[in-house]
Formats: sequence, C-alpha cells, structure tokens
Amino acid sequence: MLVTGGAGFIGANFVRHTLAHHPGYSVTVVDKLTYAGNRANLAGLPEDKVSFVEGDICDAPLMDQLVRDSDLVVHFAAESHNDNSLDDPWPFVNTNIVGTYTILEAVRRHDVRLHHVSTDEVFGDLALDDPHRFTETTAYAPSSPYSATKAGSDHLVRAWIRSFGIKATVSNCSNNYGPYQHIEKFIPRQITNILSGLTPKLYGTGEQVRDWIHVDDHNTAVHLILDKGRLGETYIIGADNDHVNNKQVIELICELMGQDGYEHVADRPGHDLRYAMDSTKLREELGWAPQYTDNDTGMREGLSQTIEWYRDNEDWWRTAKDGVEKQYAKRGQ
Ligand code: NAD
Ligand code: TDX
Repeated sequence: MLVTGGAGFIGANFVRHTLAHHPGYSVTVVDKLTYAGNRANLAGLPEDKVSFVEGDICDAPLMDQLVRDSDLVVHFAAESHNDNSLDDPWPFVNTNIVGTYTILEAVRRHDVRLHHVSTDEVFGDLALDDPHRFTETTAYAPSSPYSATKAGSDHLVRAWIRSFGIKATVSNCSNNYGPYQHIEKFIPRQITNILSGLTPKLYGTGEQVRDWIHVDDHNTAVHLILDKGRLGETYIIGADNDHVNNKQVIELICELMGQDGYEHVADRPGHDLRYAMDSTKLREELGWAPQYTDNDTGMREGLSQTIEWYRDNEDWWRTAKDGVEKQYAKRGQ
C-alpha cells in the first residue's frame, strides 16, 4: 500500500491503524515533509512493515515508480489549512490539483487501485437553520482556495474514473480531531494554548458548526471502503455531530481542562457557517458506524483522550507553538 501524506495528521493515524488492525499490508509512505508533515508521527513503527520516502506527489517520475511498485494507493497528501490558503493559494493549487493529477496518471498507466481522501468542504456551507445534510449527490460549491482545490481534485478523480476507467473510490469526510493533529488547527490550538498559559481563541461569534469526527472513525471508514467499497463510487463519512458549534467545542475543552475563559478574535474571511454530513450510504452499504458517539456532543471521550495526548507529548508540539501563534497574531487571531 502506498500512502501519500502519511507523515501528516490523518495519514499517520491511518498508517498506525493499518498496522494495528490490518497486519497483511506493508506500507510505503511518500511525504514531502512540509511544515505539516513530521517524521516523528511515524516513530516506533516496524521498519519491515513501513518504509518512508521523502518526496513530492507532483514529481511525476517518482510517483510513476512508487505507484508501479504498489497494489493500492491511499491518497491523503494535501495542503489542508483554510487560513493558510487565504494567505497564499499557490501551494494548494499545486499539491491538491497538480499532485492529484500526477497520481491519477500514474495509477492509469499501471492500473493500480486508488482511494482519494477528500473533505466535506467541497460542498460549500449550509445556513445555520438549514436542516439538510450533504450527500454523495450534493452539488459542489466550495468557498475557499483550500476547498476549491480539493473540489478540483475530486473532479479530476471522477473524470479519470469515467473517461479512463481507473479503479478508484472517493470519500468526503467532515472535520477530524485526535492525536498528531497540527497545532494550527482549531482543537489542538486551543488545547496547547491552555497548556501554554495562553487564552483560547474563538473566531467571531463561534456559531459555526463543524460535524466533528474522531480520526480513528474516519480511518475505519477508509478501510471498509478499501475492502468492500464499490469501484467508481463516492462515500460520505460523518459521525452525526452537526448540532455542535465552535463555541460549544471551546467551552467543552475549557471545562475538561479547568480553564476559566476564552477570547473572541477576528473572524475568518468568508468563514463557512455549517457543515453536516449524511453518511447513510456508508452505514447501510458497508456497515460502518463511528465508535466515538458519547452523550451530548459526541466528543467528550474523544476530546479527553486527545487532551491527554497533547499533555503527554509536549515535545512533539512545543517547538512549533511560538511560530504558529506569531502567524495568527499577524492576522489578529
Ligand atoms: P495535514 O496537513 O496534517 O497533512 C498533510 C500531509 O501531506 C503532510 O504530512 C504534508 O507534509 C504532506 N504533503 C503536503 N504536500 C505534499 C506534497 N506535495 N507531496 C507529498 N506530501 C505532501 O492534513 P490532514 O489533516 O492529515 O489531511 C489529510 C487529508 O485528509 C487531506 O487530503 C485533507 O484534505 C483530507 N481531510 C482532512 C480533514 C481534517 O479535518 N483534517 C477532513 C476531511 C478530509
Ligand atoms: O483558532 C481558531 N479558532 C476558531 O474559532 C481556529 C484555528 C479555528 N477556529 C474555527 C474555524 C472553523 O470554523 O474553528 C473551526 C475549525 O477550524 P479548522 O480547524 O481550521 O478547520 P476547518 O477550516 O473547518 O477545516 C478542517 O476540516 C475540513 C480541516 O482543516 C480541513 O483540512 C478539512 O478538509
């Protein structure tokens, strides 16, 4: 199995999950080790099961060779942070679109199965009082340079399926949280703020809704799609948390960490209001169900574990913290 972006947040959790629950696979990770990739995310994994190649998915000769030597490609590599895409869209266009194109051409040449990992953000956003959820047939309407380039990558995969008959599946998942997530992202930023004695920062009013899912639940869904998904199909992945807004999430983090307050900071320009995923197809066709579904927010257990992970792994995030906060301070956030 070739895993692109396997030194990033979801990819590294996916590689760990694969070794723990699907021991038949041997894995090659290809990762450019951008600011978001970290070799330490794969530390401790057996070398006879996981090999690492530092490389760029836009490098066509490299991808040709890696894909030729694989039975299966799981494609996570991307520029993934909306706020960064507002400062400089080019790396998003390059990696998310040109990189995916490069992989598609390699799997087409070598007739290798591909799973493309994508996001709910390709569908744009819903009004706060809109009861609808995104499904596999919802029209694309991305808002940010990040989501527009992910939408572009999905369209390329769908076109390569239809025009060239490549063996591929696509999944669109909602917001993930869990260990190894870069501290630029909402949940780990607040946890590490509190651990650093800084005030947690909520954009605008915090009324925005993200359909949070634990990264392990995302990855069990990807494995089910690899095992039982129908080629050519798209599957929506979501854990039915579309009733929890950012304000409730930050308040839950504060409660779990014994923190007194948080501050409102400048809102994100063009901030998407609400995402909500309808994962009926995945649940009914493939029998998937999330494990992290407890009580009011569905996040209490997963968040508690995640907080513990950041508490126990300060070495992993400490050196990046100042730089990330300086970047946010420049934006008034
Ligand atoms: P991440 O930013 O933590 O990791 C991305 C990884 O890709 C990093 O290791 C980085 O070094 C690598 N990478 C970037 N450009 C590369 C290139 N040109 N060549 C090779 N490697 C490169 O992102 P993540 O949160 O783990 O997201 C992984 C995938 O899941 C992305 O495709 C993202 O769109 C999708 N996704 C993320 C979420 C979420 O909530 N984080 C939700 C749904 C879908
Ligand atoms: O400090 C913050 N305060 C805050 O209120 C940060 C960093 C974010 N926010 C808000 C913005 C969003 O409404 O929290 C919400 C989540 O923000 P992010 O963690 O930046 O995630 P989001 O923009 O929703 O996108 C994420 O989910 C979909 C991932 O980063 C994407 O890669 C994925 O496709």
